[in-house]
Amino acid sequence: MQSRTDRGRLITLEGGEGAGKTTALKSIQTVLEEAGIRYVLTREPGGTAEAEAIRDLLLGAEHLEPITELLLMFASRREHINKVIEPALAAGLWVISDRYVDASYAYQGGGRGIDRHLIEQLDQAVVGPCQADLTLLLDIDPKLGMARIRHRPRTDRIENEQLAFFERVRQAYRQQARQHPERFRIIDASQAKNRVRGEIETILKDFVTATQHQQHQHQHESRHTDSHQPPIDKKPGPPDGH
Ligand code: Z5A
Repeated sequence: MQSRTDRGRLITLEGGEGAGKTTALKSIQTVLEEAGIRYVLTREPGGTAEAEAIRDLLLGAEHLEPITELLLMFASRREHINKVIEPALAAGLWVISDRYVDASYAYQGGGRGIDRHLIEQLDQAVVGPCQADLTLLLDIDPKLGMARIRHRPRTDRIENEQLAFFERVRQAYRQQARQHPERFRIIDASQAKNRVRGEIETILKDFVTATQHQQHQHQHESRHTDSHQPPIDKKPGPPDGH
């Protein structure tokens, strides 16, 4: 069976509108490339042909019931995990996903007000053990975030929501971060681009170093254990007293 350390790592990027995910993605890629780590860059909703078709429906529909929106997010996520994320991690590649399951807690839970327990059940059934190893949350006051994207010629169905919706999204993201401090890192996305970039690079470099350290330690321990195994052709003798 594949050991936990041979697998790749799943890094997810989250944040509200105008938080600067595009710039952040570039910083993450730069650090991984400098460290010689092979990775797959993907996004949610989307990441496979079928999941991208669901994305078009999600963002382009005139109206969707909140529960329909939630179920479609998880339907596209299942395709994504099964066809892209799991195979890549199993092959030892790292995966960077522009949004993942925390976005469902934030937008459908916080924003739309869907009961958190239902989202937790879907999370367990659909995502299960395929949870992120590191989640970067670009935290920003929605007023500032929305001002940054005001010039965009076209906005999608979710982007057209009101400020109060995005305030709730922000609070729900922060709640996720409090519940999972082991994998969340919060970055103040209201800072200048170069400051945000610097923070992301530091977090990523620390994470890469810690992961490589774990892998070396694991290799060392397996070598050590192997050297204590009896040679294959020499069966261990009967237990004492026989
Ligand atoms: N969604 C959901 O509801 N539930 C789920 O489970 C999932 C998703 C997975 C699509 O996501 C929608 O799906 C999203 C959540 C929902 N809905 N909304 N709204 P998306 O990730 O594809 O869409 P997005 O949120 O609109 O992301 P984006 O546009 O790609 O990223 P961004 O962070 O908002 O934008 P940006 O292009 O990186 O930056 C915006 C502008 O700010 C740009 O002009 C930058 O130059 C500028 N910027 C960036 N950083 C700075 C700093 N530091 N200072 C000044 N200006 C800056």
